[in-house]
Amino acid sequence: NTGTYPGRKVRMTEITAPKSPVTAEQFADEIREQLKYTQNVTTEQATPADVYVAASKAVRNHLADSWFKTQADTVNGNTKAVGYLSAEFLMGKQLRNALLNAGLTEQFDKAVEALGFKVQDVVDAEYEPGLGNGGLGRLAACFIDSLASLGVPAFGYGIQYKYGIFKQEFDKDGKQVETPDYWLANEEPWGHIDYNRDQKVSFGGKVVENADGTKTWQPAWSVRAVPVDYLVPGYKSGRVNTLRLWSAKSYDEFDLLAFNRSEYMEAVTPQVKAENISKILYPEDSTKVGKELRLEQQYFFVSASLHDAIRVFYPGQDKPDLTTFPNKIVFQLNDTHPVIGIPELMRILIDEYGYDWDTAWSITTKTFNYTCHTLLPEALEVWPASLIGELLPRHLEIIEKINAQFEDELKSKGVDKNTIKDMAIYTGDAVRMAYLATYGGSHVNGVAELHSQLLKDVTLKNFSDVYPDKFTNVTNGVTPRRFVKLANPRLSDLITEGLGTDKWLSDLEMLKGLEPLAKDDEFVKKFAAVKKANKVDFAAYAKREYGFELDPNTMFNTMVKRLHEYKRQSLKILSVISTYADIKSGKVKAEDVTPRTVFFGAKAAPGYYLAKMTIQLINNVSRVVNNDPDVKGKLAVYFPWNYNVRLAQHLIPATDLDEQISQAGKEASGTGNMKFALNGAMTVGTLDGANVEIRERVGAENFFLFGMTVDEVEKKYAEGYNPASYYEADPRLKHAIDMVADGTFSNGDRNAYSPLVADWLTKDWFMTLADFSAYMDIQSEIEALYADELEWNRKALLNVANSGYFSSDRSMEDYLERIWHTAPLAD
Ligand code: GL2
Repeated sequence: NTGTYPGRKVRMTEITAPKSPVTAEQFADEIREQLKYTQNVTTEQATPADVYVAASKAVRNHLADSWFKTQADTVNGNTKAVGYLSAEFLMGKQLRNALLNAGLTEQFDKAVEALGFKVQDVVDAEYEPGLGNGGLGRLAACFIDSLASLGVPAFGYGIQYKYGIFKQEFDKDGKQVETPDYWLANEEPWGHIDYNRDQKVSFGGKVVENADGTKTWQPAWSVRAVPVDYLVPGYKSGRVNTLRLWSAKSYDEFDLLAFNRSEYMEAVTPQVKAENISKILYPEDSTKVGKELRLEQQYFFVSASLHDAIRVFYPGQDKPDLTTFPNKIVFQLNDTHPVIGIPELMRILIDEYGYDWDTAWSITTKTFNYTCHTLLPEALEVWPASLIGELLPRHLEIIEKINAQFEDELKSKGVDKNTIKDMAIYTGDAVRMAYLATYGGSHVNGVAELHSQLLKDVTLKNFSDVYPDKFTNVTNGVTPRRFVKLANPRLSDLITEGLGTDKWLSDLEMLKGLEPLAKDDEFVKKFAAVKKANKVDFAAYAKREYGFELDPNTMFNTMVKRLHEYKRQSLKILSVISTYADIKSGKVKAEDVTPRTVFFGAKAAPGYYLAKMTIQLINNVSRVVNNDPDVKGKLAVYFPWNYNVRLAQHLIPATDLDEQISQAGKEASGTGNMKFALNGAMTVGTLDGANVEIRERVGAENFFLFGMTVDEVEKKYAEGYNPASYYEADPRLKHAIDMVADGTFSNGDRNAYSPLVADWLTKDWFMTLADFSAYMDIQSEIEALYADELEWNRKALLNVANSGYFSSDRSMEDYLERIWHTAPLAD
């Protein structure tokens, strides 16, 4: 048995009641103590960064007893735990969240001041870990927050990448430049590295058949997976779960013989090879990558996690009864990235614990469930069989056998030959991970109603025909603790005032109680004042961080998300160009213009050519517009670089109008849309992803809908889409594209954007041009409403009141009921 430690007890034995919260004076003493004994600096010598580390360790200490108790109850209780397997956890900064959940926010603020520091400086010293690309990774972070807050025993399992998502900068031409994000450059107080609970993960080699017919995998090389544990404190639940991120280390740190031959580089080669596995987060988002290292990463964290769960739930047992495994823990596969876990659990059960195939299959299928997060066919992972064969030869055999069994099952169900071929998990050349996940787990879910429907009707249609009961929906959600309470304290206070309680933070549907207050002009004015104050705050933040001069008296109009063609940042920038042209030419009278500040935030995958060109275009539109005296005070465009969770927490509460304008049928859910609605922004959006459900709940009259539906999009593809005809038909569109082509935004260089322009006019796969007119038309409606401040804010308040459904607590309850069939721990 690789890497587990028979006979060793799990450490979670000490059960004590959580420490009672302390006074500010006591907390200041705790920080002093940390400064002295762990930072080894005097309070006088300390920098804000020292105080940040010391305070973080002090908060962590307050959570320790609840953490031990939760671990003990998780192992000893009868409640099945959840294992959330995810290649990404985009956690955001930890300190404020930990303080909130430990009940120490006020004590911290006072203590820091008493120590002679500015709270802002101390909080700013925390560096945000970027261990995710976007929505999928942030969703995982919201989910583990909610599980802890609900008191459900859960482990997040992932990778502690040394380098997170790249840092984005812009060069003088407005092009994106990626620089490495070495987030561990300074002391990181949250992760506890636990060398004593490591796991061995092996690769390569060959499979030999034994005399008794069993198989033995003889791997060629192994790495040491060392867990780094992060506390996941629940909000007012008294529970603290664990996020366990694996870090890869070498077993052969150093080749002394090579070193003695003066081959210094060679001496560390094995170490470099091993540590490469957890070196870097892949910066692709919803696109296919065929990197060997990526498969190594996936297998690395999944294998370590499965072995870890066996260690945790069967402490010290040499021959555990793993038929009870699915009663101990249920694993959620966050997209296809961890799907290699299915053959890995089969291998563990058969090769390491001696179970027969059928027993192993029964355990495995009960253990896993799969969430699909995409509708883009190219984002469903497919691995070359040759690669799996080289890296994981035993797993390839198991996958082949799973596929053979699957074909037999389909035959017995009367599925025809061609369909069986279409459904193959293993094609002979390749392994389709989404199909393996669908067959190998109990449930498959999409992440919004529309998405789940399209999965059944299109993407996984054959599977839903044969296994209709496997398919379900769980609409995404976001944590109100981080994205309302921490991000928007003013709104939180107003909500609490309006409802007469702060219980809404753990029961977000209570926001419905604000609905009657939308009729109360005085309350609506207070709500408007909150937004205004947030805009003033954001202007100060943007000045400090980016040097921008913002006018908080303009409409703040925001589009933040990864840069992807299907999300259609192009549509937004073309509309901005068109508005710019109209104001400049005097076509729109100065007094009729609604002054706007447009914000973009987006990273493009480093190899995504058109996405990067779109970034360059936006930056140059910004340069031209912001320097043109003709539109001053009417229109401004800003692109704060390096969009991340921190920036989201500042910008979302300050936004009046949010853009969710993807082509219908492409955005699986979106979660930014939920954050904006909860923070009182109005949305302009298409009928895509969770927009559909947001609109249903907040009311069609409180949502700016435009554009083609999924059916209309499909019809247009079928008829043959000709983008140039839209260019010819709408003079506003023609003019905007012509300005991009004629060098207006490239100092006269007509070639700068020609690939982008050519794509728009000849391909335009996501039909930006076809939706342009509808998009421009809805803007007039938006501006008319915005002119009536009271009505605008009334509607925005109704968005808040009706967005309670989009709490990730509700998502978790849906998973518990529909998929995991487990519950919170008993007290
Ligand atoms: C995504 C989807 O694109 C997005 O619509 C969804 O909200 C999130 C979370 O379910 O998942 N899929 C994906 O691969 N990424 C996403 O953000 N990166």
